[in-house]
Amino acid sequence: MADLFFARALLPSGWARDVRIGVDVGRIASIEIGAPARPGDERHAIGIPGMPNLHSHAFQRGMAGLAEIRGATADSFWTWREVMYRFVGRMTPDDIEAVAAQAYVEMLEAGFTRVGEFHYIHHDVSGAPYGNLAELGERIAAATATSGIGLTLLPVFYAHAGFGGQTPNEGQRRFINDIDGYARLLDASRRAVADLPGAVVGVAPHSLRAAMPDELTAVVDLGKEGPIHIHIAEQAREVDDCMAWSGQRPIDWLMDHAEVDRRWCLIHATHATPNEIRRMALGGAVAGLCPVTEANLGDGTFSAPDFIGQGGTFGIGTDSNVLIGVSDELRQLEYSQRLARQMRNAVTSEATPSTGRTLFDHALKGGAQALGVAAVGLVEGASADIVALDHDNAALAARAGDAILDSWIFAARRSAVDAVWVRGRKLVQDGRHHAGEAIAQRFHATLQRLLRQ
Ligand code: NGQ
Ligand code: ZN
Repeated sequence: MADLFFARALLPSGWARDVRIGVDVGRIASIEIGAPARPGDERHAIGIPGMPNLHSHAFQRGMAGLAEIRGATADSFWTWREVMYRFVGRMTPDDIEAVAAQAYVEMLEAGFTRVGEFHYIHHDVSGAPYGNLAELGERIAAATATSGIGLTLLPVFYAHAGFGGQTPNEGQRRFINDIDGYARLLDASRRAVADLPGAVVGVAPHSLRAAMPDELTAVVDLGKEGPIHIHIAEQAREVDDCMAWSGQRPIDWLMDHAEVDRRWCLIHATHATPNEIRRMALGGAVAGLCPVTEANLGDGTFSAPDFIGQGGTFGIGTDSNVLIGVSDELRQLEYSQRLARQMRNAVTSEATPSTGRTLFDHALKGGAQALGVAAVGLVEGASADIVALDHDNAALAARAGDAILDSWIFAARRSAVDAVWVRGRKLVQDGRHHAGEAIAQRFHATLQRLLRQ
C-alpha cells in the first residue's frame, strides 16, 4: 500500500509535523518525522491512533433507544435488564451477526479500531447448546471480519443469578455453562478466531453475581496468559448484595480472593471506596469505564480523578452500544466528574493540562492493556490502526496540537472522523465505512423482523 502522510500526527512523544508512516503486513514499519510528502503518498491532515473499545455487548445495539420508556414499576438497571433479556431471547445466529456487524461499522466510523466483545450468549433460544459450541462466537468473529475491526473475544462464564450460587433464571438460559462446558466453549472459541489476523482471546467471569469463588478461580486458570475481564460494583444494589453474602464490598472481595494484576480489567468499578481505588491502582488492573452506558443505566460515577492520581489506568468501552462514539465516551466521562465535583478539567494534571489529551492517552494505553495488545499508537511495530480527523470540520478550525483533541471531544457535532485504517487496511473514507450500506440494509431487515415478533 501507499505510505501515509499526515501534516500533523499524535505520536507517543507528542504531536509532530509532517509524519510519513509506512505499513507492512498490517504493522507500522516506519515512521519519518519532518519528512516532506512524496509522490504517491496518501495525504491527510491529522493522524491519531485508533482507539480500543474495551467492552461491548454488540447485540444490544439492536435495542438501543427501546428502553427509554417508563415501565410498570420504578425503572432501573434491573428493569432495563428485563427488556434486554426479552430482546436477546429471540435472536437467531443470523440476527446476532447482522446486529454485531452494524455495531462494528459504527465503532469504526467513530474511531474505534479494536473491540473487546464480552460475549455471553452461547446457547440457542431454548437454552440448549448449539452443535458447534462456539456458533455465536463464530458469528461475532464473522461480524468483525466483515467490518474489519480488530477483535479481542472474551467468552463469558455465567452460571448463577446472584451471589451465593443462586439458580439462573429463565431470561439467562442462553448464557449458562458449568466449568467443563466453559472449558470446551473456550477451546472452540480459540479455534473460531484462529484465522482472524491479530485476534486475541481472553476469559470473562461475568460478575461475582454469576460466578462462585471456586468457579472464578477455575475460569482464571483457563485463561492462561490472556486478559481477564469482569463486571464489578456497577450498581449500589450489587454492592449491598455482596456485603450480605460475604461481608465485603465487591472490589475488596475480588482483591482478597484473586491475584488482580495487569491482566485484569474491572468493568465499571463504579462504586469503589477510596481504599478500593487505591488497591486497584496498585495492582495495575485497568478500570473499564463505559461512561455513556453508565449514565444511561443510572449506575453512578467512578472517581476517575482519584484513580488516575494514584497511578491507575483506565480504558473506555461502549458496553450497551446505546450510542457509539470515542468522543462521546470521553466527553461523558469528563462531564460526569464536572457535575459531581462542580469543577472543570477534572482529570488533568500540571503535566497534562489538556483534558482531551489526558483522556485520550489514558484510554489508548488502558484499552490496549485490557485487550491484550502489546504495542499501541503510532509507533513502529504496532498494528497500523490509524484514524485521520477531518480538518475541514468547523470544530477543528485553526486547531493545532492538543486543542485538536479538546475540540473534537467537546465541540464537534458532525463526526470529525474522516478515515480509519485497521492493520493498514482503509475501512472508512470520508467518514463512511466501505461496506456500511450493505451492512445497514441487513441490519434494517433484521430489526424489522425482530421487532415485529
Ligand atoms: C450485561 N450490562 O451483561 O449486558 C450487563 C447487564 C448484568 C451491564 N452490566 C447484565 N451494563 O450485569 O447482570
Ligand atoms: Zn457489560
